[in-house]
Amino acid sequence: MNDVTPNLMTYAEVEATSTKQEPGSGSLLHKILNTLIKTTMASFEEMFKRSCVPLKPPGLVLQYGTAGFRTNAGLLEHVMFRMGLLATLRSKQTKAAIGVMVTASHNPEEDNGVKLIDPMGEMLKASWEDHATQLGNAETEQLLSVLEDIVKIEDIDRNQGALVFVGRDTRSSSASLAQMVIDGVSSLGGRYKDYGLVTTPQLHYMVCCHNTLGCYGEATLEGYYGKLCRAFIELTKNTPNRTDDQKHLTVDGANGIGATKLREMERHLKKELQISLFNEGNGKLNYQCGADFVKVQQKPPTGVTVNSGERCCSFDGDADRIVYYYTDSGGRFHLLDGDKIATLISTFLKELLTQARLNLKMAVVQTAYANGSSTRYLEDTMKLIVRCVKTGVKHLHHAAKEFDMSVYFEANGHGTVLFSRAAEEKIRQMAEDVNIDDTRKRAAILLRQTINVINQTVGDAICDMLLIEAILALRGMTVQQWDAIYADLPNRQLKVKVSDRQAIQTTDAERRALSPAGLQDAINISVGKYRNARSFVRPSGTEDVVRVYAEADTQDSADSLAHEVSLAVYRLAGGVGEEPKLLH
Ligand code: NG1
Ligand code: ZN
Repeated sequence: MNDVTPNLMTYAEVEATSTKQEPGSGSLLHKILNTLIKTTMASFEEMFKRSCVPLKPPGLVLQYGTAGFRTNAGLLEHVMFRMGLLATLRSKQTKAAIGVMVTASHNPEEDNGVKLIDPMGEMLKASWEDHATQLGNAETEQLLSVLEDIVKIEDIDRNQGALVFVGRDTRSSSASLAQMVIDGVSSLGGRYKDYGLVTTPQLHYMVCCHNTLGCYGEATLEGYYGKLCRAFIELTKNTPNRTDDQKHLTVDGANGIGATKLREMERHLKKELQISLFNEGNGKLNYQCGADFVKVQQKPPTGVTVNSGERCCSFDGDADRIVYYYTDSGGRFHLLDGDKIATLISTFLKELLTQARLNLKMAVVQTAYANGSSTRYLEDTMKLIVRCVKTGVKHLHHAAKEFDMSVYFEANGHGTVLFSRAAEEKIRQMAEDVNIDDTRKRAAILLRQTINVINQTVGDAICDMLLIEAILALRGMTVQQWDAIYADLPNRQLKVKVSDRQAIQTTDAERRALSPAGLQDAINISVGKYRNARSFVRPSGTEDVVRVYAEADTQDSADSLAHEVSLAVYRLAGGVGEEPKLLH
C-alpha cells in the first residue's frame, strides 16, 4: 500500500467531508496573510492582540525532532496554534487531509507534544520539519512573515481548501492544547475534524483511510476495530488446539489512551482474545509503567499482576509501542522487546513466503539499538536481509519501502510491517486462485489476513499485539519458546548531560562518532576490553542528553563498558553536572 498516491481533494470535497467549524473564528490570519505585503509590522501586532494568538515565551527555542515538538505542556500553546497553521498550509499544498496529534507519548504526564501526519499516514516530509521548527520558533511579530515565506517556498495556492484531522492523548493538558491547534487551523480558514481521544496510530490510520478514499479502510474507530478484529479472528480460526490459557493476555495500558481504546475494541474480538487490562487510567500516565519503563528498567511495571510464566505486554502512553515480557518460576524477568517481535514476525512471514512459493524481496530494518544477537540470528540463521538505519521511525519506514515486504522495529517496541503494492497484489491473486494447491493457498490467505491486521502507516501497539497473538496461536508457541529463539546480549543504556549535545556528530547509521575528536578512539579502546562488545553514542532527538549504548557478554561487562563510554563523553564532549558513576 506504500505507493498509493494521495487523492487530490477539491475544495468542494473538503467542504463536504469536514465536520465542525468554530462559529465566528473566521479566517483572520488568512486575510492578514493576503494583505501582508501592504501592511506594516506595527499593525500586525495590533491584529495579533485582537485575535488572541497565543504569544511565544520570548527566547524559547524548540526543535521539531524525531517525535515532533515535545516539552513541558505549559510551554506549548503557541506551538500548537502554529502547528494548526502549518498543517493547514500542508493540506492546501498536498490537497489532502493532514493529521495533527497532540501527545508526548512515553514521556511524563507533565509534558506534551505535537506532530504532523502526512497524507498517506506517514511522518511529515523532512523539508516541512524545517518549516515547523522555523514557525515554532518565530518571535510573535515575525510569525506572519515566516508563514509568508513558507507559502512562497512551497508555492502554495492560498485559495485551495484545507482539511486537518486532530487527535489527542489522555494528558490533562491535551484537550486545551488540541483546541489551540483547531484555532490555528480555523484562523487560516481551514476545516478540521476533531477525533478527540485516539491513539497516535489510530489518527495515522484515519488520515490514510480518508486520503485513499476508503481503500485502506473506513476512517472511523468502528472501521478500524472492525478491520483489525475481523482479520485477527480469521487468522486464528484454524487453531483448534488453542487453549484458554493461550487466549489470555495481560496488558499494561500505561494509564493512557491505549487502555481506553482496548476496552472499546474488546467486543469486536468476540472472546478470541481475552485481555486482563491493568493501568487503565487509575494511576499516573507512564509512571513506573508502560513500554518505555519496562524496556529501559528491564523490570515489570507496577500496578500489574504478573503471574509466573504468563504472557504480558505493555503499551506506551500513546499506544504506538509495545513490549512483551514474563517472569519465570525463579522470579526472573524476561523482556521480549522490538527485536524479539521483529524476529517472530519476520520468521513467520518468511515461512509463509516459502510455503506460497512467492518470490518477494523481504527485509528487516533495525537501528543501532537492535541487540547484536537479533541481527546475527536474522542474518546468519534466517538468511534475511537486515538494514541498519538512523534512530527515528521515519528512517526505518523510508528504508522499509525499498522492499516488497519488510518488518521494521526499534528495540523499544515501535514498529510495523510494510507490503509494496505489487506484493499485496500478488498475494491477493494467489489467495483467490482456484487452481493452486492447498499449501500455497493457505499461506497466501494467511499473508492476506496479516496485511489486514497490521497498520502499515506507523507502529501500532494494538495491531502489533493482535499479529503477535495470532502468530503464537498459529504456531502453538508459548512466550518461553518465543523467547528461546535467541538469547539477548546483556546491554545497558545511559544518558549523559553535556553543554551542547550537537557537539556529537555520528556516521554509519549512528554507530560511529565523528566528533568530538578522540571520542571514537576512546570508545574503540573500551570496546576492545570486553567480549562480544559493542558501544555507540548519539545525541537524543527528544531530550537534551547524549545517549550511550553498550552490550557485552555479561551484564557487569555491559554496565562497565557503558560507564567507561559515558565518562569519555563527559570528558570529551563538555559534560555538565556530576561525573557519571558506575551503576551498582
Ligand atoms: P531519542 O530521544 O532520539 O533517542 C527516542 C527513541 C527513539 C524514538 C523517539 C521518538 C530510543 C533509544 N530512542 O528518541 O527510538 O522512538 O524517542 O519517540 O529508544
Ligand atoms: Zn509513543
